[in-house]
Amino acid sequence: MPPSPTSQALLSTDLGPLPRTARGKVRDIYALSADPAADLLFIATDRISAFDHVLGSGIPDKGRILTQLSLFWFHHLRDLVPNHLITADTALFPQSLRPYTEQLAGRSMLVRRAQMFPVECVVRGYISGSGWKDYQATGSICGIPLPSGLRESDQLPEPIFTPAAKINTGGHDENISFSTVVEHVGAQTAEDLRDLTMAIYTKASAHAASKGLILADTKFEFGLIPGPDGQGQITLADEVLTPDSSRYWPAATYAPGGPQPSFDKQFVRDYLERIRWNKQAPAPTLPEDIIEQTRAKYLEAFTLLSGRTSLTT
Ligand code: PZK
Repeated sequence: MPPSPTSQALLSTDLGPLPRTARGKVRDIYALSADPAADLLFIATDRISAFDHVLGSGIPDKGRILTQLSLFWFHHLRDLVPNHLITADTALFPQSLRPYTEQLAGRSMLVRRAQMFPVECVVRGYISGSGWKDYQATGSICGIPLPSGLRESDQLPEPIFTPAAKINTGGHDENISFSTVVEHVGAQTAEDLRDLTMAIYTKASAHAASKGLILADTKFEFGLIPGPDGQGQITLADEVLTPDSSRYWPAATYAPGGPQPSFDKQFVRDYLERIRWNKQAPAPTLPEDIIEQTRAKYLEAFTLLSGRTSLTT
């Protein structure tokens, strides 16, 4: 039987006259008006990146799946940290967005504008990726000394806060020490960002574990939003705890001593290696079966973590 046709992937957004304030590899942010204080519209497209490139094909519904996973986590964490969400219900969006409902439904969040901190708040419970590279070179990550003899993907003795500085235009973020965070945001804010990051990781990794998933590491972006008293409150922004911002590994097949297969992108990476793409632009398109298998992995992560069986909103 032929596979059922998949819906069209949304690769780019167009909200007419509204100004796009940021375009990431996968997400777009628009301002709701020219007023520099206006609320923002955060849109998750169906674009997918691998080996640092946005691929020529999208994954249908990926943006909806990741948005709804973020919404699940914002709700799950609501007593631990304030977040930037106003609403994801397009019926409650401003009238000016009504013409674009089809592009927005299920994949967008109306959010409050925050004064963002120039720091990626990364937490690692396991040693992988740039953390594993740094450990092999120096025996430490972000200036935190670690026991000798760790293997790739090993669980750390305890989770560690490994902040990174955002590097503009394509470059990888650079791991920085806690004292560098202090230089950027001050000692009290640095401690608050670290403590919040660790508390969120503790709660989220416990939930993931209860669903058979290891949350190996993840990164958060925080900003300041005025609270009821007018004082800036540290607020969780961006998307949260999605497979694009986190490493999830199935606990059942966890095997330290090498890299773990990516929960979501492994079919894509394997395909790109098979066709011997040189990892230079232009990035390839993907065959239908790779797209469909990858879409199924994103849906599986969403279903496992959220307990939902279908997409809504
Ligand atoms: C904001 N980013 C990162 C995400 C991109 C870039 N609530 C907010 N207020 C102010 N700024 C931001 C947010 C949020 N979220 C986040 N850049 C600005 C980012 C997605 C796509 F291009």
